[in-house]
Amino acid sequence: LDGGAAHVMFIPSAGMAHLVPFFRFITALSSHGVHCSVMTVLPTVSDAEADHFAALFAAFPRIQRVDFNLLPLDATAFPGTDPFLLRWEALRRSAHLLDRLIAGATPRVSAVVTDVTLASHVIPVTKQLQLPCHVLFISSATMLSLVAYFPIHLDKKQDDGGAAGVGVGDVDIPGVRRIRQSSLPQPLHDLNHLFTKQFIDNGRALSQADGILVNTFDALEPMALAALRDGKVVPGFPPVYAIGLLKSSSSTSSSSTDGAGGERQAAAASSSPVIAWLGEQPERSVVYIAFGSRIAVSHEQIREMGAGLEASGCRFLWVLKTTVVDREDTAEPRDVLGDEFLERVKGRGLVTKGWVEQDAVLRHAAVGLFLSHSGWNSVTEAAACGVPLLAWPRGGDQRVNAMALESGGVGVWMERWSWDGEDGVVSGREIGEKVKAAMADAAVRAGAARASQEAAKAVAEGGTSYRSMQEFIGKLKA
Ligand code: BUP
Repeated sequence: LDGGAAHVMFIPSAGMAHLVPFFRFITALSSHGVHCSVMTVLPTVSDAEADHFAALFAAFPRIQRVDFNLLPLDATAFPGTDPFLLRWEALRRSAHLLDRLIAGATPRVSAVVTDVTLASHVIPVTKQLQLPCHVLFISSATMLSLVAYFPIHLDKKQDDGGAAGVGVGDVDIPGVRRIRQSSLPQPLHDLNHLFTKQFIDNGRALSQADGILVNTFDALEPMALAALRDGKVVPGFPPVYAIGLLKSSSSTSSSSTDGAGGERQAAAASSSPVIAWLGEQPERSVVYIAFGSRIAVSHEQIREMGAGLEASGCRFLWVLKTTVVDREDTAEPRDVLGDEFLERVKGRGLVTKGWVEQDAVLRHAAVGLFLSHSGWNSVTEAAACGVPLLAWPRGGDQRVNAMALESGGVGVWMERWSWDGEDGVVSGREIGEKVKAAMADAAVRAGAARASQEAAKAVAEGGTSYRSMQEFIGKLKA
């Protein structure tokens, strides 16, 4: 594909789940000759984000950094609000400053790609500059259909005279599926929540975009993609480009293809102790457990998980997080699990904290199952490698993603498992039994292998995602 003389300005949002797909898409476009610039806000909310910005600009000197200085936001006006949500609000309120930065960039910017959390404020700026604006949607197509349809759902409820007092209710997305109220992102239950206000604003703004890019592929979410494209979800919706699965910018050509058709590495050339440990484990013998950067697991639930993993008899690699990514994690695994536990599982279980190169872990041939919160990047990374997921979603878009991954055949959603604070802890016995069963389940394994083969086909020359990318790049050049 040839990007010609196009210059795309990217406006990412905050949070690793937002930056990861942006950086993957930016490096993909850049490799096709598109000139890419990235609006960069420093300091970031978390250290992980700052490290990733630095790594992007160091590894790809052709990618241009444009500093974006935000107007100060009085955080005391939003007591108790999640720091990422506050950053999104600050970005939105500073969006009018983007016009000078975009207009002043050289070579002349020919298109803008923004994060969905900023859509309602960035699209008007691009309209004034008479530039096309695309949205890179960072979650599943099923979640995209919810964001797009949610304002219509509320309007309908109001027309029916229902809204007040009865809650948001189940959301029946035409042509896609019914999302039960309990599976919606939690803040949507409160129409006055800052998250909900942004969600509705951005959902309405999507129709004004010139196109929406999604890190998925047709065979993974056929219903949601067809309904969005046919205008069943929102009449006259812009074109939806399924361009996944996007490759990690650090994926190397040394990746080999295993029998399952997935992109696995027998022995990753990495000095990381985690990868080295995986290198000593038999093929597909390890359960990888990680719940993303935004879930702090209670000590009680951690101890139950430990008991369950021990009882399962399986090997495991467990990334333990007792605090969320924007706070320092001071607890050591032994403080929570005890030395005796670590001694008992020594050799077959590795418990680690802090950042791990998850994509490299999932590409490792030793990994056979991923117990995950089903953040969409995690889902796509597992799907690309043919590693089945046992989805234990918590908040945000995770339950909707869990539905999508289950119907796409990439894994199983443990719908009955909730997190502490909701219905108490999930017992070690139940976790152990399920993990053991999933590791031995040939159908689950075959489903994930199929998804990985479909994923490879989609991005190969002539595949659905390849053609979407071609179409998008063609539009940039037009
Ligand atoms: Br934590 C962590 N290593 O240790 P999701 C994350 N990642 O490589 P999230 C690592 O960050 P939300 C780590 O591979 C994925 O690409 C991971 O995105 C990578 O979930 C990304 O999976 C995380 O979409 O966000 O960050 O928990 O809760 O908003 O889904």
